[in-house]
Amino acid sequence: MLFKNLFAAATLAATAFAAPTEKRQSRKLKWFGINESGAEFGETVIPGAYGTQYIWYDLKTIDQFIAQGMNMFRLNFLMERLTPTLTGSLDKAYLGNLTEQINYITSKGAYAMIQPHNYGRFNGSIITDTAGFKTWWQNVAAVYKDNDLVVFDTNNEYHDMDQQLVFDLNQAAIDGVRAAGAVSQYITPEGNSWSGAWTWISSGNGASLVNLKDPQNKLVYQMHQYLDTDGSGTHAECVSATIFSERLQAATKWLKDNKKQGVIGEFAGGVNDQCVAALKDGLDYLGKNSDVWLGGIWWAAGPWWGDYMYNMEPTSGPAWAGILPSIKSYFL
Ligand SMILES: *[C@@H]1O[C@H](CO)[C@@H](O)[C@H](O)[C@H]1NC(C)=O
Ligand SMILES: *[C@@H]1O[C@H](CO)[C@@H](O)[C@H](O)[C@H]1NC(C)=O
Ligand SMILES: CC(=O)N[C@H]1CO[C@H](CO)[C@@H](O)[C@@H]1O
Repeated sequence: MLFKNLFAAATLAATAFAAPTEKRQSRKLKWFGINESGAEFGETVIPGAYGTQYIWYDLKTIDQFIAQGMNMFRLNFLMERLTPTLTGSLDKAYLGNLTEQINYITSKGAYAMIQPHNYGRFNGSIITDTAGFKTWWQNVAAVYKDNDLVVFDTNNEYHDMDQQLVFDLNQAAIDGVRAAGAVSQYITPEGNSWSGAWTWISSGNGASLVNLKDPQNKLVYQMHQYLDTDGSGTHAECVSATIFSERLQAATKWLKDNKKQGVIGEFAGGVNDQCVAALKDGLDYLGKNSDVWLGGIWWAAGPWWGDYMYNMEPTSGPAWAGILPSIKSYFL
């Protein structure tokens, strides 16, 4: 039952960790974060089994990241595992795991970003039911409405979709979150074309999404930026030592011209000198433009990434030792 589950979860959240507050410390950028990835794995098997198709995040690694200065965790999961149908009730176990992660993170004064890793799709099809999408967000946001450190990410990387539909889905998500009574939290819309920063203007995202309306005025536009030739984040090599800052320039101008704020919700490069130089240059650029950029969130960590080139899982992921020590001073 929808209302029963929502009520139980909300009660649990409220009693376990009442009103988490931000841990204040001096920072060059508001958010220094990591993508936690694994609960969206095995997407061809729905719902799939915990520990077989997918995995939640090791809470002790959260402490290890916080000890490095991180304060933002972008939590990847699948919509279909949370609600078997778009407007259906929330699955108790999957919601329980998501809530456990969120409560743990926010009890430490860090931010937790709720991020359906769905690319604007549900059960294999592009979501066209904007009213249903609003209901989905209203149901999910109701659970977390009293936790100020939750950030709502409308959806991961819309792509190959009608631009007006991407606008409408983002607006529906904003309306659903606010209708749930979640009025204090940030919402982060994403764009079409995989939400790339480098294509934010050329893709048409800028012209369209500038018109999103939030009555609370707490939108943070989320863009992703990889540093390989095609910007896909599938190569260890970076194009040049300045490619990150170059790929951010047009989007930065758009944010400033339109008095908006943004976050780089995914970025990464391989463990090599050119990528480290490019990362430093790009993060320095973000810091110099911290009037519009709130921060950056590394792709990725999680228990199942193994020797994946961008894996920052403590302490075995190649990027934990190979990247993190070189970049953290750009955030702190
Ligand atoms: C998912 O899609 C398949 C066909 O692609 C359909 O048979 C099934 O009913 C759908 N499930 C839901 C919950 O909508
Ligand atoms: C997490 O999911 C597992 C498997 O579905 C379930 O047994 C467990 O109770 C869930 N944890 C919480 C805190 O809800
Ligand atoms: C660039 C990158 O690592 N993308 C990954 C995003 O997440 C999906 C699902 O977890 C992966 O399949 C991609 O490789």
